[in-house]
Amino acid sequence: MADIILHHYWISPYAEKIRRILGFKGLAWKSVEIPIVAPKPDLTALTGGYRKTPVLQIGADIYCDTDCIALALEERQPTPTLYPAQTRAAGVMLAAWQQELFMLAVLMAGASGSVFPDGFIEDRATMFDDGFDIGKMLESLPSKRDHLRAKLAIVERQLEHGRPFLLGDDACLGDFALFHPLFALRSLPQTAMLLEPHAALRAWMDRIEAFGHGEFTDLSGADAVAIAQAATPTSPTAHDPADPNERKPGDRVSVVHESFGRDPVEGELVSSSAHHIAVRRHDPRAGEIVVHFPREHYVVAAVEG
Ligand SMILES: N[C@@H](CCC(=O)N[C@@H](CS)C(=O)NCC(=O)O)C(=O)O
Repeated sequence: MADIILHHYWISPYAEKIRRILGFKGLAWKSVEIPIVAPKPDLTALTGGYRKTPVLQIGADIYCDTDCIALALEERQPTPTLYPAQTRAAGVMLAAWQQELFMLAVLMAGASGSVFPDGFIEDRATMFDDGFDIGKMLESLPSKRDHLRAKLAIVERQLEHGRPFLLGDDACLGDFALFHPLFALRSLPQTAMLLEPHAALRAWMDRIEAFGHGEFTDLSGADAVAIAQAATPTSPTAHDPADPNERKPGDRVSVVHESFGRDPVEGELVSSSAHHIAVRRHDPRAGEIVVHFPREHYVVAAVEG
């Protein structure tokens, strides 16, 4: 079976979500450390343009976005499950909260005077359609502090009666999704103190950290591209008769996130479902690749010609 390769950098909160899932599932993986800011030439040779963190590679199949990566890891290693039957929908809905919590955590880190790597602010500004206005962000800080306090109190309340995980005795996708923004807060002394009043929340974070990261060894980006080049995508072509827009295998499409980091990936549709879309592309370095995305929060458009 082809190795699991994670393209990530260590301070990325979304990547921490996947590293903890790898630990939870006891999976071994290869770690490719990617640059924190663009350009990321080895990564984009594989994805066809998507530059966000993390990205999962299995041979010549590339999985973008943690929602899609979580499904791929579940398929590879179904137990322990990220989607316990009793809480499946609730766990996924809980995960939808992560982006708001992530943005609040990043803002708190920025406002705490923490030092970002060179070029970081300029690079991230390019990922928003209208850039970002630091003055406006600072103006919004008092209300964002209120919002974060409310969210932390909700999580604390959910856990304070002795539930080990957010929805009961078993961890689910929602636990990993809400853990990672708090990992960002915990990793800086100036923001870790925001978690101080929340003992049950901190104990829950400790339980997730106890899953570890799974066993991993390092790999270079160039070697990961060579692995893709030598492999053949395993995704079968499949028609989705329920596609609301009647898309079908062979259609040329572009796939792009609806709001943040809008770098479109173009290719030929291979398969799609309610939760997933896969497109085939050819890259001069990586060869034939199939790139996978989630459906929610992504825009699929026809490409003419
Ligand atoms: N919806 C994406 C969000 C990923 C995301 O925003 N990751 C941040 C890092 S934690 C990112 O890509 N930042 C820009 C970069 O790494 O180039 C997912 O679930 O994977």
